[in-house]
Amino acid sequence: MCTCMMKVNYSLYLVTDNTTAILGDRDLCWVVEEAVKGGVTVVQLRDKTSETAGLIRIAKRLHNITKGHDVPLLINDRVDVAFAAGAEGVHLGQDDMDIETARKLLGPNAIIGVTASSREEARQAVEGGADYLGIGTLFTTPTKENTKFIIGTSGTRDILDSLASLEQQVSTVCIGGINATNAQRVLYQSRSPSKGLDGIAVVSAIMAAPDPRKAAQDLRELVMRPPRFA
Ligand code: TZP
Ligand code: MG
Repeated sequence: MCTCMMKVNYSLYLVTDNTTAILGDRDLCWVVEEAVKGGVTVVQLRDKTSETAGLIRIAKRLHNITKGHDVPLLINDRVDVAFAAGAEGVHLGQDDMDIETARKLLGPNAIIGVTASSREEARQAVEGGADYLGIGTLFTTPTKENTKFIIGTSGTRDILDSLASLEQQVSTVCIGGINATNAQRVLYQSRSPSKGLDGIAVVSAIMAAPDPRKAAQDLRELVMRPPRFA
């Protein structure tokens, strides 16, 4: 079955990073394949440096890996690359293409996610037809410096709470500084009475791990298990 027709499991969402500080000299595709084998449920290709032809080649290689595991591949920023690689969707920031145009280009079954740092950004994205929100930045992280808003679990909870009054359903993950030590606490403390997160999104906790498969297994187990301190 085509991944795009399936209900998406957002519980462990991996965002890639090709910088030496995170990836070292390892092959991106090897790290992602290990992570997928460990239990990652969504992969987003985030690459701010490769030129278009190279990016399409990487996206196609990653898609060959992810589709074999029924894991959706989403492309950060680049609707054209998602289309060229046959990826399941895109992740759009506030300054990227609007959702309506992206959906026209990619089709009704494409998965479209949007970054939201405030209630207003979340509302606009949901009303515009986003399938999921990437809420953040949760905590300060060396992986993405100079982020505009660090919202913490209280800011995340506030955004989740605001979604209850909207007609449309939306899935949610949060991102920024999440690792095996704080994952359960993040999920627990971000919950509003009406809505909890559907998952966590991580970069370095998996991409920089010496054993990415084990890192993904450990995180997947943590997000599936009820918090121990609850
Ligand atoms: N968007 C907000 S924070 C972030 C992105 C892409 C990076 C998160 O990286 P890490 O290593 O999981 O803290
Ligand atoms: Mg962007």
